[in-house]
Amino acid sequence: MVKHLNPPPKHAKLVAWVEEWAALCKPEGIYWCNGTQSEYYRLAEKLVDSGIAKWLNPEKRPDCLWFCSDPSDVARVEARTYIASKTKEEAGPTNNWIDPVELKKTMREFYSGCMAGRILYVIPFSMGPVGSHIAKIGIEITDSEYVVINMHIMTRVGTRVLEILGKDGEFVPCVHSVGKPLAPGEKDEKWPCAPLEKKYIAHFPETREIWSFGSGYGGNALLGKKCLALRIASVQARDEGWMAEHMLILKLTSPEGVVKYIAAAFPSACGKTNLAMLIPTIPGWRVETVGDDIAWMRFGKDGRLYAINPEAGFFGVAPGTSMKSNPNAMLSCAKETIFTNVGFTEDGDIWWEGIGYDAPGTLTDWKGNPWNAATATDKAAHPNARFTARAANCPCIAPEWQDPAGVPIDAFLFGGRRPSVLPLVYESKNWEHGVFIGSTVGSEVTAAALDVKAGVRRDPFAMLPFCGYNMGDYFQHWLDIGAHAGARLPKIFCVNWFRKTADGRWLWPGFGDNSRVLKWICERCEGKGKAVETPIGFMPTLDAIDCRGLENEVSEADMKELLAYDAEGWKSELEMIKEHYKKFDRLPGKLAEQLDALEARINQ
Ligand code: OXD
Ligand code: MN
Repeated sequence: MVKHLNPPPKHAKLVAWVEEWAALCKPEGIYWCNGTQSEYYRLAEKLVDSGIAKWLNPEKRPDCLWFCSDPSDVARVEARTYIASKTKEEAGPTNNWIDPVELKKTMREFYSGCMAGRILYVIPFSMGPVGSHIAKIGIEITDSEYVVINMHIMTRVGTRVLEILGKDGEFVPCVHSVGKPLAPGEKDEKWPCAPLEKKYIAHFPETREIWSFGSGYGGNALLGKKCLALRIASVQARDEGWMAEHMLILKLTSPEGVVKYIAAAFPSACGKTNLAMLIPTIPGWRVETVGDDIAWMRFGKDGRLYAINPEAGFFGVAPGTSMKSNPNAMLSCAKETIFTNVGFTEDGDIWWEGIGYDAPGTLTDWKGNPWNAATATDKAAHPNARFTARAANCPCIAPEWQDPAGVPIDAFLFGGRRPSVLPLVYESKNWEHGVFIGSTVGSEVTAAALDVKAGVRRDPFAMLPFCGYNMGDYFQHWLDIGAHAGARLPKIFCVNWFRKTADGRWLWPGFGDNSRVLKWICERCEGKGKAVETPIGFMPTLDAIDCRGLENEVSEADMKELLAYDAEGWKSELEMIKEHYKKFDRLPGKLAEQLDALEARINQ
C-alpha cells in the first residue's frame, strides 16, 4: 500500500478513492494539500531546485515564478479532449467521443505505474467561495507540483474545503498525471509530459468524473477550470436548472451610483480579460471585475439570475497585455504570479511581444534559448504564454467578488471579431431571439494555421469546446431558463468591437472606449437609451452612444457605418447561419423558427 505522507481526512469514500488511484499509479507517497502559503513555497522551491522553474528578481516582481513548458505542451488540446458519455448522441456531433468503458480501459493502462518516482498530491478545491450554495467541490489528484501551485492561485484549496466535505460530502473526482514516470534515481530535467498520442483529456458526464493524462499545461491539467467549471458543470447545470457559462462578469457603476452587472461570452482570444478589467474613458463611470472567464448562475428568490465567479485567479494570455491594453491585468501580475512560456530578461524580469516596451537586450526565450530582438526570427514568448495571477491582487476587483450569494445579472453580451456586417451593438428582441444570437456567435479567423480555413468560425455561446453534452440540448437549456416561472431575465445584446473599413482601418477604438457601449446597454436596462427597431433587433440611434471626446477618432461617417443595418451583408450572414445550423442534430424547433423569422424580416 502507498503510504500517506500526512494524515488523511475522515471521509472514507474520498480516502478509498485516493488509495485506489495510488495503487494503480504507484507514486512514492500520498500528500494531502492544505492550501497554506508554506506549502506553496515548499513546492515552488522544489520546482526551482529541480531546474524547471526560476524565481524572478524579487525587486522587480516579488514572489513570481518563471516556467518554460515542453514545446509540444503549450495549449489546450481540443483534438485529444473527449466527452465520453454513454452514447455518442449524448455528446453530440461537435464533441469528440469514445465509449467510456473502452476509454477507461485504455487510460487505465496509461495510468498504471505512471507516477513512479513522484508524489501523488491530493488537492481539495472549491470552485466558488467556500460554502456558497452556488459553489462546488472538486478533488484533483496530480503528480505535478506545477499544477498544485497553479491550483492554489486559481481555486480555493485546502483544509477549509475538507471541513465542508465532512465525512461524506459530494465532490467531483479529477485525476491528473503528466504521464512521465521516473526511473529509480532519475530526476526531471525539463517539463514532464507525454507525447500527443498519449494525451487524453477525458470527461465522463454521467458519473461526473474527469481523467486527464499526458499534459501539464493550463486547461488540460488545472482541472477546476475548463474541465470541471465548464464541461462537467454544464451537465450538472442542465440537470439541476442552473447555468455554467464561459462568461466574464463585470460591475458597471454610473456617475449617479447606479450599479449593473454584465456577463459576457466571447470566443477565446477576443479580449474577455480586457473587457472584464476595462478602464472607462467616460468620466464618472467605473468598471470593476467579478470574473474574467467563467460564470455560474442560479435563480434567486426574486427571479433574477445570481452569478459567482467559480475561480480565484486569472489564467490570462500574456502576449499583447500591456499598460495600454490592460493596466489592471499588468498590475495583477506585479507580484505572486506564475509566468509560463514568456521571455526571461537578464535582470530577472519577464518580457513578451506586445508588453508595450522594447525587449531589454538579450533574454532567454520560452524555449530556454538566448534571444535578441535584433536577430530573432522567432518570438520570445509563445503566443499562448500565460500569467497565473491572484484575483485578490487585481486593483479593480469588485468588493463583492467573493460574495457567496453572487451578483444579480442585468445583461448578457455575446460577441466576436467581425470586421464587417455585425454592428457595434444591438439588442435582442426578446429572450428567445437572444438565445438565437448566442447560438450564432462567430469570430473571424485568418488562415494563419495550416488546418484552419479563413472565414467566420462559429462558436455558439463561446461554449463549443467547453460544453459537456449535446449542443442542441444546451441551446434548449437556454430556452428552458427563459421559461423559468417568475424569471426576471437579463437583457441580451450582441457587441462587435472589431469592425473595419473596406481598406482595413479599425472603425472603433475599443478598449476603454467600449465603456461608451456599456453605458448604452446600462441605459437600455433602465428602460432608457434611444434605439430603433430593425430586422436584426434594437439598434442605437446615431446619437445614442456617448461619443463626447472621441470626435477626432471616430468621425460621424464612421459612427454611421458602425451603427448601420447592412441589409445585403445580413443576407449572406443568414446563409452562413443556415450552414452553421446544419452541424447540430438536436437543434430546438424554437431556434429554427427564429432563423425563419429573421429571414422573413430581412427579406421584407
Ligand atoms: C481560455 C480559453 O484559456 O478560453 O480561457 O481558451
Ligand atoms: Mn476561456
